Amino acid sequence: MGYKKDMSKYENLEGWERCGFGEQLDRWAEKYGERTAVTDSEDEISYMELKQKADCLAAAFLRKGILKGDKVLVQLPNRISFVIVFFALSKIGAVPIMMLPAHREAELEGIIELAKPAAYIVVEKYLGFSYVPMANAMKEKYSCIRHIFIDSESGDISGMIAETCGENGAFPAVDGYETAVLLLSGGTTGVPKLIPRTHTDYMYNARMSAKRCRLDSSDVYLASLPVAHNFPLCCPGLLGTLDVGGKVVLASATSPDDILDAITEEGVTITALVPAMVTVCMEMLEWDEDYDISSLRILQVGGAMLEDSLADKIIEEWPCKLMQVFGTAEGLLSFTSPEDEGSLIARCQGTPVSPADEVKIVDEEDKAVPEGVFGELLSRGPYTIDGYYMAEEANKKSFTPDGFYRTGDKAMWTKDGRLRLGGRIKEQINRAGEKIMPSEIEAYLCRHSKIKEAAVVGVPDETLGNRICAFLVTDDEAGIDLQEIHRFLREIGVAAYKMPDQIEWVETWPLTSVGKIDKKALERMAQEK
Ligand code: J2J
Repeated sequence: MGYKKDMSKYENLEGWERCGFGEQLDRWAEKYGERTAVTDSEDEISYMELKQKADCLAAAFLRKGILKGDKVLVQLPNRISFVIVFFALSKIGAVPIMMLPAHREAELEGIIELAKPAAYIVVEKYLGFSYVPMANAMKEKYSCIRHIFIDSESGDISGMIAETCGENGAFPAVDGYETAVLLLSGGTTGVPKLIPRTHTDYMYNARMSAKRCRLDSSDVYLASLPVAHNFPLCCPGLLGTLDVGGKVVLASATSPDDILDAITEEGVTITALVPAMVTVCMEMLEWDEDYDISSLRILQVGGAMLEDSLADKIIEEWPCKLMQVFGTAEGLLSFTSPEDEGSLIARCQGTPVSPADEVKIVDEEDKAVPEGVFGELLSRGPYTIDGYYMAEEANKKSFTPDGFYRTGDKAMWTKDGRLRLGGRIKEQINRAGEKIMPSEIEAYLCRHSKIKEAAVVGVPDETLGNRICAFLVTDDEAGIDLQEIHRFLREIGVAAYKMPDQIEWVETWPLTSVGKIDKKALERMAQEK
């Protein structure tokens, strides 16, 4: 066992509250009543209705035998049922695992083996994909999954809500220091890692983010990214907006036209995008004059390196404040402030959102580096985890003995006392904000009968940030092209965002002085092609 965080140390922080999300929702319903809490492309729901439906669904879950502490896979897109499910599970102390709609069998299997979920809540169909056969196959293969609940117009979730309505069951007591949610870590090394966030630390995360955004009940927050991601869920996102009594709009397809339509129609005041999406939105704004984004007050951009030139362009062309966001699902958040000068906002990722955040930037020997020098960013604090879920080995690598999380990111302190990120230290591909470990893709590729060896690298790419290039050693190139690789990966159930964008062949690997595959050399080769 490594370092264990002492939660009592944080009890005096403003915004820190030992309370579950279920109880939070009850208070919001009381305070904000008939105000609209959430809208999606089909419906809207008030705070009071949200509470009532979450109560009904929570009672139904209990009746079906979902117990406090049970893990539940949740794979729902941006729709109101996601929000009801989240709070219903919170109310009975069951723990949602935040799968993305893009995930397929390969990702699910790793997570199921690790967390042994008791149930799987899945959308029936989304963006042309039918999830039910996949869910059934998982239930067949893993006996831990006792229930599948399908979310569709006439599916299990709405049926369960209707069935138990009006019943006022007693729910198990939930302590704020218990795990509220398991987030997915992008930094998986083949073996997936889950991030346990407690009710209290996650609410605090949302509140500190909302405070930095000066969020209040007049704000309309648009979830432009899949809401199972930490960024739109809690930074301040869905949860931070509900806490202040604002309105959350869920962009259902999370595509640029969907986002621009929603901003235009709903009077959105704040949204969060990754840099690759900003670029596409800007292009669309250029040739379609019907969009109106004048209601925006803040555009949060984070998840991947924002080029200085794009930051300048946003500041020049968008009618709102740019807020640079450095975030991690493991905890640490650092944002610029709405009051900062544009010239400052364009060149840094601001300051940590909590006064109790401890941040260090260190060299290879874990010694602090001076201002203006890049090192690895480490963090510890009220809402940063002290370990991944059931991952003793990984925790030894990802945390220092005194409990600092090693982000694997290169950062420095600027002369104005702000953080500036400078790319990754650890191997990780950031493709349009989605994090991908090369070793995971390499393992999938090696399952192909014709591939003997594979090395995957991220190659700088103007629109994606990184594109994925796979170098292959094969006996025979015949029959393997990018299309075949995609077909194969789809067949074994790999999420679409992990598909290589480029493949190259090698006969021998370029090696480093210590005899490892020289990935920097591969990156250069991929760039030259
Ligand atoms: C460079 N790299 C960044 C930035 C994240 C808000 C925003 C993003 C995430 C997120 C999040 C970056 N510049 N501005 O959870 O709440 C890269 C770093 C980091 C990793 C974390 C949030 N902002 N990154 O992206 O857990 O490499 O969280 O370690 O998915 O994204 O990825 P993730």
